[in-house]
Amino acid sequence: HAQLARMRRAIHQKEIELFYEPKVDMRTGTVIGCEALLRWRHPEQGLLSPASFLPELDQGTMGIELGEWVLDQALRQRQSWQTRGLDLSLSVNIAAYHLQRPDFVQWLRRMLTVHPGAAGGLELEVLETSALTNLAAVGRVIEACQDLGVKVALDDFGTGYSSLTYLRHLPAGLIKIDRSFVAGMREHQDDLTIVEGVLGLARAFRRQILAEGVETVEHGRWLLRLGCRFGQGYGIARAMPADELPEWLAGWQ
Ligand code: G
Ligand code: G
Ligand code: MN
Ligand code: NA
Repeated sequence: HAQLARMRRAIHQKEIELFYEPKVDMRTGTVIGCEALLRWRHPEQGLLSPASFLPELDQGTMGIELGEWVLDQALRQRQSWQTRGLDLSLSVNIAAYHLQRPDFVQWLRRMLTVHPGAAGGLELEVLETSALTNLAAVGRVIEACQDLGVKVALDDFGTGYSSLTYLRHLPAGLIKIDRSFVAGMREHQDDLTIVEGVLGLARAFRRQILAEGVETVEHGRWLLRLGCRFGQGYGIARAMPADELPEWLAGWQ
């Protein structure tokens, strides 16, 4: 409970913030959107990655509250950029336990009512590694999101126990191939084989594909040769605070 109280105070005191990592069409250089990533500017411990605090909140009500805060904050940010002439699609990470709550779609619909016009520029990323227990039900939730105009992506694809089952049963429009395979593909034939395999699967199942972990320009070139056009990673840009993004965009174009 101390943990929950601390997190609530962190949100209240604006220690929690979203960073944004650009996603680009590597063929044309066009920025296709940004992924919102949680950060905690901890007064004693410095900038914390969600890997260091999310697991402790997992499954609990605070995890849900934080998830609500994230989507609300991302949609506010999107609108604030829009009023300045920047039309950016945003991807938001959704925890599996949140997606699997019976009221998830209702919640999403309510959020979209609060932020009219947001649906078209929103994508939800579902962690492929997370325990999705009832795939038929999750598939229906994904369809319901898509009916609301919201896109859905399978995140960290290839790292879970049941990637192929997920692909088979979940109608997500986009697959994000995990950065571990992409980062290693130039040195390790096995990683390259996996990248090629996932690209082939994505094509066969008519899903869009985006590579994470584009750590250098050379990674981007390899991916384009392999037929993967969308990417994100340190070779393009690191996740940055919202107020740095307009300047980054101006420099990128
Ligand atoms: O940004 P970083 O690499 O530190 O993120 C670590 C992990 O935390 C990633 O797996 C990412 O998907 C996850 N993550 C980042 N932001 C959010 C968020 O807002 N909600 C959820 N559920 N996970 C997030
Ligand atoms: O699980 P998810 O893909 O949502 O995690 C995103 C995390 O990956 C972010 O914390 C981000 O900082 C990190 N990340 C983004 N691009 C790269 C990259 O090119 N290399 C590495 N090692 N990490 C990256
Ligand atoms: Mn993600
Ligand atoms: Na990922």
